[in-house]
Amino acid sequence: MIALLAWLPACDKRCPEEMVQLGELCIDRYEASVAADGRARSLPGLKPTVGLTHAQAAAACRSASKRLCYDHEWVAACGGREWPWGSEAPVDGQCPVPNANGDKPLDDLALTGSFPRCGSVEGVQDLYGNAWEWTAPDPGTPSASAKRGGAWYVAGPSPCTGAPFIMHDPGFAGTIAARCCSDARVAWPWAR
Ligand SMILES: [Ca+2]
Repeated sequence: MIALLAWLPACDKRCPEEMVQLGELCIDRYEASVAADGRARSLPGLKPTVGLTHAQAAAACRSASKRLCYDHEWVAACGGREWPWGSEAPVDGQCPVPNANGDKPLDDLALTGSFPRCGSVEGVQDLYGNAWEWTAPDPGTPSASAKRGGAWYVAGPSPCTGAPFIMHDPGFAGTIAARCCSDARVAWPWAR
């Protein structure tokens, strides 16, 4: 019996293909675009859905059988690097943020994944810029709703090492999107 249990791929945990796997954490590759049925989708080439309250962002992730990423999970998407792609600060045009002079190269949100050089080494896109992203308060911390990452109209410090921007109120519905996380699940042989 023990041998059988050892054979079972209990450690072979995987993420859905629209997510990036970081150990046992799955994180959506893209900012969420919320479908008409309320489900958060992680797809390239869509406008991320903004104007969500914190509760609406969390609900959209739940509708996709995921959760709004905890703040520490969102940061983990940087892979421990200073920036998602490495240690170098971004050059102009690398990310969907204003350039070093404060000029805005975009008039609005970019389509998800359209700045691939801004992605993380593991392939998580648009952590820095495009839409702000709500994160869930880490367990055991004071309840506060945070947004991370800067946006197409405002650059910020590194999303990986800077403190989150604490929002005024979780009911605020501004230009903030969602990004969903989940736990990697055992990939049973018969389910492949
Ligand atoms: Ca973003």
